[in-house]
This record gives sequence, C-alpha cells and structure tokens, in this order.
Amino acid sequence: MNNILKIGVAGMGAIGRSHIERIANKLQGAKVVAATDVATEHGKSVAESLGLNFFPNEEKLIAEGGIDALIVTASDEYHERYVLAAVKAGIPVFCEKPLAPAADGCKRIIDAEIAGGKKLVQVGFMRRYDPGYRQLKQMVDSNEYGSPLLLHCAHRNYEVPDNYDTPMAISNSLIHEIDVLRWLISEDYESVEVSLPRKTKYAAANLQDPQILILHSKSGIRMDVEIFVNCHVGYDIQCEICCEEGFLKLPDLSAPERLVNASRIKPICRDWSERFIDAYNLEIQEWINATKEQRVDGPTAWDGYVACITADFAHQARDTQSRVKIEMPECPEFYK
Ligand code: ISE
Repeated sequence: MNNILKIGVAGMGAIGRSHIERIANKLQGAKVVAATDVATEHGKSVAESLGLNFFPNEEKLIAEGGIDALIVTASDEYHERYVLAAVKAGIPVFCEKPLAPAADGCKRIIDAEIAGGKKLVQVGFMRRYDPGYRQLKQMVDSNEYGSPLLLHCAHRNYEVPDNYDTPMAISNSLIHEIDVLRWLISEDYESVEVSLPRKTKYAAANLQDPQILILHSKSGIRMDVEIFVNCHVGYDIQCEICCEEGFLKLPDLSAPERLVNASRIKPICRDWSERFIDAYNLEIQEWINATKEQRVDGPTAWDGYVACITADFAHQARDTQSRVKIEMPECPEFYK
C-alpha cells in the first residue's frame, strides 16, 4: 500500500457524502477514488459530481476500482452485502452502524472474517471518539470516583422520517448507547426491559415514541436510556454516570449564551452531524491511520455483533413487555 490510502465508498447518501467531504478537506493520508450505490442513476450522478469513478456493483468496485479499503455508508439493509464482499476480497472495511439490521447478519460477517484469518472490519460507533465520552471513559477507568452504580441517558432527535418505525428506534438510533455504555463500563449486559410511555402526537402510526430502555450489566449496574426521536426540540444527548464517590456528566457542545429580552438563551444542536462532527473526524482519521498499518483499533465486528444481539433482545423485551435475559455467545479468541 503506498502512502495515500485509496478508498471506495458504497452508498452515496448524506453520510457517505459527508465522509467523502471530510476525507478530501479535513483529514490526512487518504483519498476517495471510487464509489458504488444500489440506486445506479443516483449514485452515478453523485459520484460524477465528486469526481469519483462509479461502478455498478461492489464486485466491480473492488476488482477494478484500484481501492485499498472500503467505507460502507449504504442503508442498513445493504451493510452485510458490502462488508462481506470486502472481507472475502481481503480488504479493510469501515461500516457505518449498525453492522447489519439484525444479529444473524453480523454473525455471517464474523464467520467470514474469522475464516479469512485477519481482522478487517471496523464499525462506525463514533461516540467512542467524541471528546466528552472519552473524558468520561478516562474518569471511569481511573476509578477515582469509585464504581459506577447507575447511568441515566437520553437520546433525542428533533424528528425522523415517516418510514422510521418502532424497532429502528433501538436498532438504528439507541444502538449507539448500547455500544458506548458497554464500552464506558467495560462490562457486558445481563438483561433488558423496555418501558413504553404515552406516545407523542408527532410520531407516525408505525412508531412508538418515546421509549425507555433499561439495561442491567453483569455486575448489576442499572442504565436507563430514553430514546425520543420526534422530540421537536433539538438534538440532545445526555449521559450521567452515578458512581460511589461522584456523579459524572457528559458535556454538551459548548455554545455562547445570549441574554436578551430578560431571558438567557443557549442554543443546542439541531442534528447529529453537528453534535458529533469532532467524533466523526477523529474516528475516520484514526481508522485511516490504523488501516495503513494493517490494524483495526476501533470497534470490531464483534462489537457490532454484541450490539445487534442486545438490540434483538430489546425488541423481544418490548414486544413481550418483560425483563429479558441477554444470552451472549462466548467471545472468540480472534477478537480478544
Ligand atoms: C442516525 O443514523 C445516527 O447515527 C444518529 O447518531 C442518531 O441520533 C440517529 O437517530 C440515527 O438515525
């Protein structure tokens, strides 16, 4: 591999374009050279407007695109197909979360990666790169504040499109907390339950919104996470860790306060691309650096699998309105 990592992108939607833009304008050591998309006409026109070679499918992109690595930013249902193509070709692949819409898809990826004998997959759990979450992690790991006992979290989106349904609140949005909380406390989950409050008038018929997920870790830490995707207020992410000797709070993005008309106004973000811009930049830069040294330093396919297994048990807990034990397979040596 020469000095510049040549990347192909599968999926020319908003997140794909924003990764292409950050690699071109903000990050070092890589260049996006080629692209594919299941929607050929759309993909082709976006790719051409960005000066990228377009290929009609992933096989051609990998075989003829001259790429060293792949970034998968297609919709969730195409993740498995693209990741498997990269793994089978032996090239590193960064896949946006979730690794697949359900755990069985992740399992096929794990099996293929283990069969190839080399770690190639990183999952886009970008919260692990957010400076605020990183500070929380250092504080928890330092043990200066004692053991974590309780976590109170919220994940609020301004609004979501009408095709966004009840399971997506967990599998597409709250999956970030499923990953980042397990990473923060360095422990696996024991059980999950889902409480369903009164529904907002802004939610479409196919969406229960808000929902509250309650997770218990193996050692008994209790974590409640509100997911409220049509809150019509802004993009608001909260995480408070109550430890034996102190309470640790995730900082908000700093913004100046305005004092006007006898009020104090402090803006909050409108959406996630604004709130987590630093996290995305760091995440992709660190992936580029590690990929060039043939390592996977970030969240692995195993982390993606664990998150999807947890989400699948959460769906069961919601549908049965009961506390469900999370059965997790033993982590293979390959991922330890
Ligand atoms: C989106 O895909 C994200 O990753 C955002 O962080 C999350 O807040 C949003 O709900 C998801 O749809």
